[in-house]
Amino acid sequence: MLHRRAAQLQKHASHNKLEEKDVEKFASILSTPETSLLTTLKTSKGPKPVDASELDLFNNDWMNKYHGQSVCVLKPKTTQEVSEIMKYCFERKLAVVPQGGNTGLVGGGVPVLDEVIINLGAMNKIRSFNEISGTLVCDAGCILESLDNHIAEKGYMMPLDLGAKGSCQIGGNVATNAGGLRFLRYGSLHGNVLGLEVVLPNGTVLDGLSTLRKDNTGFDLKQLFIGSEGTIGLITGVSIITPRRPSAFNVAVFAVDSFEAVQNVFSKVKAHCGEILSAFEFFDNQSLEMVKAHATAGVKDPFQDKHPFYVLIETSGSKKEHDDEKVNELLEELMESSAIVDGVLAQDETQVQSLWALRESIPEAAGKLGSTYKYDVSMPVELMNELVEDMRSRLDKHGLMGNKVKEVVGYGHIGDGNLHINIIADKFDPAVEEVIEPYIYEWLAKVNGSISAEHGLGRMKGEKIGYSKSPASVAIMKDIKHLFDPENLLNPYKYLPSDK
Ligand code: FAD
Ligand code: 2HG
Ligand code: ZN
Repeated sequence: MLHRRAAQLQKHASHNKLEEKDVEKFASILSTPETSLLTTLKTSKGPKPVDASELDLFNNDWMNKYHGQSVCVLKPKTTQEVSEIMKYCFERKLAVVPQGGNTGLVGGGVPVLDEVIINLGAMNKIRSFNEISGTLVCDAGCILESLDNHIAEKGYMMPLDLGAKGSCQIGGNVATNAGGLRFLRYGSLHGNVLGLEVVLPNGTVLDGLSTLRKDNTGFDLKQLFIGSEGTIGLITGVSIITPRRPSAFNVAVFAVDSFEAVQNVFSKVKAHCGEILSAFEFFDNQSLEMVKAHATAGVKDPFQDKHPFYVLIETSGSKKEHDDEKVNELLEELMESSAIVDGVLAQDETQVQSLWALRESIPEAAGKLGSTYKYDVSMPVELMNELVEDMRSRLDKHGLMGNKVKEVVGYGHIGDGNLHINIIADKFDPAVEEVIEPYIYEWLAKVNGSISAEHGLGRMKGEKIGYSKSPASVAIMKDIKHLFDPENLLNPYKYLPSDK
């Protein structure tokens, strides 16, 4: 369906189609065109054309839901190269998609039509790390996990962590304002990012790679790029403050018998361990069953019986005895008050990893089960499970549950008020989609929720932003987009509603 829609979508009248001369120009800008330029176009001076299948990785997203038709992928190695490419694309009116690790979940990192893909993966150098302040400055294409490993040796950690850490890039994280598993403790990238280097659509390099914590001189321009999803500039460098790496971790998973109990446990966990709490996640029984059946990593259910909901808590601090004492007090309180039905506390690093795998493997398991409609929403916590149940019964009433729809699972960063609903279908199917949407967006608008808590808008939700933002706000966003990108060359057809 989306494939068909994309094909019907008209290319902007002012945008040009890529030609042989454009590829040759790109080849002249890139220092290593033979490895940094992939194209199916035949040129006399450019590199040898590749088979279209070699571009599949770049044209299709992680969910295999969104499909582009780009014939050219560029992998620049320096900010200067990105700048020259953008300057040329601006003059030639060639549309461009910035791409990081291509792990985004709203179709933002793949082309809609034939946009040129600029993949930042070859910009992967650490520029500096200050061991006193914990300030890291690096290229945007650095993989999140590699950065974390690098600074771990110096006693620091990245302030964000997500299931896609092995592939996602810090530039992509900033561009999507990714939340993740430790948001509860370290907060948003809006607070942790100290500076950015950005190439604007006309090729201008905005050098804002500050390492200052405090700087109140004028508008804080970097904030505009955090969460802008590649629509107003290409992030080439990131300066970020990193916290000390805690030396003591505790991870526990509790089984509870109702969604009210999940909230009750959250309140007790905060009361007992508030200052050392670094994650509070939840998942329902359907999520766990799906993970057991479909996740690759040998995930083991630590419980003998099934329970409706599970919560995972992580504490982290610098003094093990202190944290252990607090966690033990919490466990006593949870058991004595019957807030939990069962629980398991990791005894070593292997158990820490296997408890985290129960939660982190959910997206992967959903992908194995089928084609997943993903909704990433925020709303008052007490309403979350109501939405999941409501969706199950709606799909059931329409005769889809157990038929075209295989499963509906609810999980997420409940400590941040962020729910993920995954609706797993046998294939992406308009008959399923029209039962879910716009119903789910209307539901969220009624409770003043957000239709995107952390994954962003991308291709999926650009037209839906009005469910969460007022017309006045959307109008200002469009003005900002126009200011930076008057020709609408950067990541077109996404993020904001099209002008009708
Ligand atoms: P891409 O997918 O390549 O791109 C994402 C968007 O950013 C696109 O619009 C793209 O155009 C733009 N972009 C990328 N790089 C740049 C750049 N250098 N300059 C300008 N624009 C750029 N998200 C969360 O918030 N929390 C989670 O817990 C979480 N868990 C995930 C778990 C899994 C298994 C997966 C697959 C995804 C998860 N995500 C999560 C989604 C999340 O958005 C991405 O994983 C990550 O932030 C995107 O980084 P990326 O490098 O892959 O970007
Ligand atoms: C997570 O929290 C990610 O695991 C992915 O944000 C959620 O796949 C999803 O819907
Ligand atoms: Zn998430």
